Order: sequence, then structure tokens, then C-alpha cells
Amino acid sequence: MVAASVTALSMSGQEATTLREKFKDHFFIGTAFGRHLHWEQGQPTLKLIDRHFNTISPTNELKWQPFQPKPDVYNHGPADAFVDFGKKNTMYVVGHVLFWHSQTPEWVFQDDDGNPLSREALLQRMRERVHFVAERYGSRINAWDVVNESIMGNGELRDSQWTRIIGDDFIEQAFRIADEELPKAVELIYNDYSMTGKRKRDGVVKLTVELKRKGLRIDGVGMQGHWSVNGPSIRDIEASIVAFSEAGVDVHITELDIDVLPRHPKMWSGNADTKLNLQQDPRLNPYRNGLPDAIQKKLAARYASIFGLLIKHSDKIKRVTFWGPTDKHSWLNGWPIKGRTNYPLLFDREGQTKPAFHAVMQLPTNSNSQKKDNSK
Ligand code: 9MR
Repeated sequence: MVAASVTALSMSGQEATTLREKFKDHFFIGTAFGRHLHWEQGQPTLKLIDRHFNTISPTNELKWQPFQPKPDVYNHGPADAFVDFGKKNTMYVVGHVLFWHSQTPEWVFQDDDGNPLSREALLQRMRERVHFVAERYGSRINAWDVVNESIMGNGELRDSQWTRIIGDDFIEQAFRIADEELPKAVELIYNDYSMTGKRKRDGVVKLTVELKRKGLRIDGVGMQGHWSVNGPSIRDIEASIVAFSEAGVDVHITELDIDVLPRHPKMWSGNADTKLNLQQDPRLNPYRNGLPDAIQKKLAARYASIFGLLIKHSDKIKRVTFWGPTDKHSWLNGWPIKGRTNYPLLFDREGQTKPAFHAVMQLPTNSNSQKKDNSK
């Protein structure tokens, strides 16, 4: 918990007023956003992003399906606009994502007759994708999520078309291709959700250590922070940050949002199916007309304790990225039940700062001796 009297002072002695100023000696701070922000009248949300953040991730624009829906159709315009925005504003630009079991078109796994591809042909297709983005964006994209969500909660490899065609060395092959095709300056990341469970943590540590033992490059592990006001515990989050760092990689908190709504038992169990569309139920959407003060405070306290931990371990953490700029843009309004009103971020639906924002800004930041320069 934060003492309300603590003032946020930056290194220059000035009171920090933006997130990126506040954390400039600790980690990059960022958000994900989609193409529709470019179409907003006057682009207020893009202005908010430029003011507060110094790293960005695209919610969908670089995923295989939207980026290359057919073998000879590349919709790279929205991704180009995303990268241009990041570079114009001197940001650390993240490529999300090269290889995932979701949002990958069926044709990727099939030959011209619709038969499953051979291992060699699929590896070649993966290489062509990486080659294309390497040619197009080079090191203007500073880091890539090479593989997303391929380790299960029990620490085992996820069964997918990737593993069925390529085999158990799918992740290894993906990192090999990424290393060979992308410029050396581009950081290579493994990214996943529910990274605070012991078996998953151990599985990802094992993966990281094995890749390194085989001489492959992995620079970071991304812990998606799709957490809630009730969990996971700070102790479990801390154990994972420390474990990944000890495995020899930077920790990236990649998809942070704090769910305040009641969770349906099907939501986060099993494989977190992004196509889930559960029935609407008013009991699961209690804050349609605004967030009660008590919950607002609970959210602020939760954010304060999470950021307190992130500051404590900032020597291990390269980046903290929210999954969306404001509550209006959060995917949690639409998943796993459409049409809910959620409040998971630091900026409200009008782009105004919330009590959670101020709780984070009031945290003392001078506790960590290892200083970095993450100013823009
Ligand atoms: O935010 C993304 C949303 O717009 C898409 O509909 C969804 C489809 O799968 O993907 C969302 O982003 C996901 C991210 O790429 C990987 N981790 C989970 C995120 C939330 O589903």
C-alpha cells in the first residue's frame, strides 16, 4: 500500500506528470493499440499514448491472419502505420507476434490441394514470414514476440498445428529462424499468459535454459499481465520475475490489465480460448453505470502493489506494457462475454486519469539502485 503523502519525484527533482517520465530510470512503459485509433477525430488517444508511453505493441496488425490473409495478399498498411507512429515518436516498438496457434490462417498449414504441409515446407513458410517482416521493418521493430502461448499450465508443450506438423522442436525452430532472418539488434521474446503458476513457470524456465544450452538466442520472456483485483498474489508474480531473470533473460510485462468484473469459471481455465463468447448475464456485468468508489479504491491499491513490486525488481524488467490505452479500448469489454463494461486500465473511457493512475504515480521510485535510461 502507498502512503498518500509520498510525492513522485523524477531524477531531475521535478514532479513526474506522465508515466514515461515517472519510470524513465526503471523500464519502458507502454500500451497496445489497434488501427482504429488513427481514425479517431483529432486522434486524442494517439496523443495520450505519445504523452505517457515510450513503447507500443499492435493488438492485431502484425498477426499472421490480418497481416497476410492469403498467400499472395499482404495487408501491411495498418502495421506500417503502427511502426511509423512508433518511430516518429522515438518509441521502443514491439512486433506481436510471429507464431501463435490463434489468428493464423488455415492456408499456412496446407499445400495448394488443401493437404497438410510437410515439416520442411512449414519451416520454409515460417522463414518466408520472418524474412518479409525483416526486409520491411528491420530493426525499426525493436523486439518480436517470436512464439506466443505455447506452454500449457502444466508446463508441457501445447498441442497445435505447429507441433503436429513440425514436432516437439517447434519453439526451437521458430527462434532459430527468427535469429537467422532478423537483424541482430532485434530482441527475441517468448510470450505467454498465466505465468505465475509454478508448473508453467518451471516449464518456461526449462524452455529458456534449453534454448540457451543449444546456442539459440532468447533475449526476453514476456509475462502477460491479464490479472484481476483478486489475484495472482504478489508473491507468485515476484517468484516468476525472479525465476525468469535467473534463467538469463530480461522480463517483459507484456499485456497488463486488471479485471474488476466477476470471472466466469470458464474464462481463464484450460486454454484461454480467445473465441469464447459466453452468454450475457447481468450478474456478470454489475458496473454498467459506473465503478463504485470501493472498487475504484481496490483497483488503485492493487495497481499500487503491483507497481511497487515492479519498481523493486526494475533491474530485471525491461518493459511494462498495458493491453490497451483506456478502459474504452480494452478487449475485456468484449471477452469472454460481449458487451460488458470493464475498468482494467489507468485511464477512463474519456481518457482521464483514474485513482489507479495517481496511486501508481505516487509510489516512491528511488529504491532501486540500478538506473537505466528509458527516456525518449
Ligand atoms: O487484443 C486482441 C483482440 O483484439 C483480438 O480479438 C484477440 C484475438 O485473439 O487477441 C487479442 O490480443 C491477445 C494477444 O494477441 C495475445 N494474448 C491474449 C490477448 C487477449 O486475447
